[in-house]
Amino acid sequence: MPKISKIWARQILDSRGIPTVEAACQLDTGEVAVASVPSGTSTGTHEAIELRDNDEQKYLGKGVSKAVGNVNDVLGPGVWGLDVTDQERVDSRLIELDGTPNKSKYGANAILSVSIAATKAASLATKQPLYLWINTLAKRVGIKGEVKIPTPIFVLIEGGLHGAGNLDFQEFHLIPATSKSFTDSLRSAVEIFLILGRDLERRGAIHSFGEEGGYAPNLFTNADALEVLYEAVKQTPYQIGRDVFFGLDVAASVFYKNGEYTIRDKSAPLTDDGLLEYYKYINSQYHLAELEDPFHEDAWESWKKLAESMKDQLVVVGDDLLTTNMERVQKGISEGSCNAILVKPNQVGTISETLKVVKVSRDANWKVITSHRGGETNDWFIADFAVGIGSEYAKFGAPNRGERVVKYNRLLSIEAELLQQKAQ
Ligand code: 2PG
Ligand code: MG
Repeated sequence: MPKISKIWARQILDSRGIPTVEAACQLDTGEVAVASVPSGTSTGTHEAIELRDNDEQKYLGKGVSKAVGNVNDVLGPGVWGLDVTDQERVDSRLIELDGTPNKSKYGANAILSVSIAATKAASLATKQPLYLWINTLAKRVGIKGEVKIPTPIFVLIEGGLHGAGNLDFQEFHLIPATSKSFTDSLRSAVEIFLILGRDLERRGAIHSFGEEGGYAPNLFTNADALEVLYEAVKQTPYQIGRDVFFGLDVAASVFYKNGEYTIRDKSAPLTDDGLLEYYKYINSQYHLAELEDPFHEDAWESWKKLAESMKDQLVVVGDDLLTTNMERVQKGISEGSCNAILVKPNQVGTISETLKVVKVSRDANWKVITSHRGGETNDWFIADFAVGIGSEYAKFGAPNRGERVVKYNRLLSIEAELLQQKAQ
């Protein structure tokens, strides 16, 4: 029984240059595992609380030294001596220590850093790849299924809070066919991404890269972003609707104000019904495979309406709506708000709670999309997590920038490992 002998944390920077928490977990058997936590840019209101110092003199208030101190002084000592392979026990101890429903006392960032470090340490102690150990944890909570390389959802164009201020929709996705190997999927995304860059440059439309490595161009409308994507794919051997598909993370809460949605595609603001009609039009033009956060995070009625009319054509994904939160997921299931969940461990704060949310979503026949965050580190934990829980899809940004490609590269190596095992 490998026991936790020490936990310590420190402040590091994420991909945006903003502080985040890194924690290490040492076992009495000698292994040490290090984990760092991501952070959202377009965070949902119902997410667990990320603790920041709010000291304007340091990092403009964005420091996490309090969260780090909470790991070193309270959370770490609180789990010393526990069996690291008992993730449920470790996580419930962390939850108990914090004692708040949204982890506001010690911070979801502090708590998750310990939770992930423990998961990683347990995989070392049990001498198995991280994704296999996560699969064991998934089975313990009743998630059926073996490890599986997810279909990647690549973010090729960025707007909203991730972009350069021009496009309203946050993410324009390219999704290779589910039948493709990951290696082939990655190759098609890279080829299309490079052609897209060339085309945008020719149009004089590239403003910069967005937060997740996708292009953040200046375009006339949001629909134009799909059009340039369409034009780029046309120049490759890949066929839209056969080899690759399009999707959107609208992140609509960001441009919702006073009951209306203002987007550059329309001269006047749209109501929920008007926006639904616009999605139907876009879908008739570009045959979307997936649509995330089409309405603001508390517009339950509109979500239901959209799901009822579009769920047979595309995957309706709840991110800000659900925030990997059990009560909201249960409400989403009973109301029929969507048919897929975006899973982000830092929205809830522990691995055990994330697994339980996945189990409930699976039981409702929802698709599971494991996701990174806007602010990331070079930790590839989330790639192993996506494989270990057998998620259908994984969204790790563009095939560009270190903190994004480290996750895609990890999927490449897991795919190779699994193929090798099969061949033996
Ligand atoms: C999203 C995520 C990740 P953020 O909205 O899906 O792409 O963004 O981490 O900023 O919430
Ligand atoms: Mg989202």
